[in-house]
Amino acid sequence: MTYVMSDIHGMYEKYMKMLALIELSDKDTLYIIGDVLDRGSQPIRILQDMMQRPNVIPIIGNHELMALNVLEKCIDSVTADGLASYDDNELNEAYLLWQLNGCRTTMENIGRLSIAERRKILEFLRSFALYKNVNVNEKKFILVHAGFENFDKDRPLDSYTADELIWCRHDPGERYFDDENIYVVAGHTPTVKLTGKPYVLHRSGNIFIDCGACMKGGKLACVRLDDFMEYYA
Ligand SMILES: [Mn+2]
Repeated sequence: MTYVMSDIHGMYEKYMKMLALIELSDKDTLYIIGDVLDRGSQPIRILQDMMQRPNVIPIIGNHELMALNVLEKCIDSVTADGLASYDDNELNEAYLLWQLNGCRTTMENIGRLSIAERRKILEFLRSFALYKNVNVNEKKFILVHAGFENFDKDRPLDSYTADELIWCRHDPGERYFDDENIYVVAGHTPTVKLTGKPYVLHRSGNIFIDCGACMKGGKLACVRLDDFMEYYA
């Protein structure tokens, strides 16, 4: 079976509860389409669990990209209080952007790791894919953190930049691909902001799965692509 979840945002307990709920086995594949980091209290513990599982495939979100932009330059310097020190003015802007987006828990978690453990985290973050094409039964799924900015159906998927794929506000009401067997599966935009309810949104070939795990009243969602079964934790 093939599963997708997104926007776990440090909610380790919901993540573990979900793995138990879907009874993830070695024969299954789980795609995590970005934003594991920040906000909730244990983002690094989730990454460390993902790293141990060869059947978990990570795709990058804007929070991982913000983290990489900062941590590539200063991960060894992060203190136990979660503060980075560096003397590179170019880093200020990237660090400020990440701070405004809830980096505190990620930085505090990193500050408690050994240098060797930090470097493994960095190496793992670098391995995240930009997007994935997955075929399940007769259907094709494009798994991407946010969607497609500057979309043009004649544009090859690999021509999109990271910023176009992970920061945009994809329009769930727009059918992006003519073929009705192609689905775009995205996170990033909490469905509660689109519909008022924290449930998976299916519309016009788009499947929005960010149900706001770290928000008050929100849920961690997981979709089984084989049959569109939805799970919530
Ligand atoms: Mn996001």
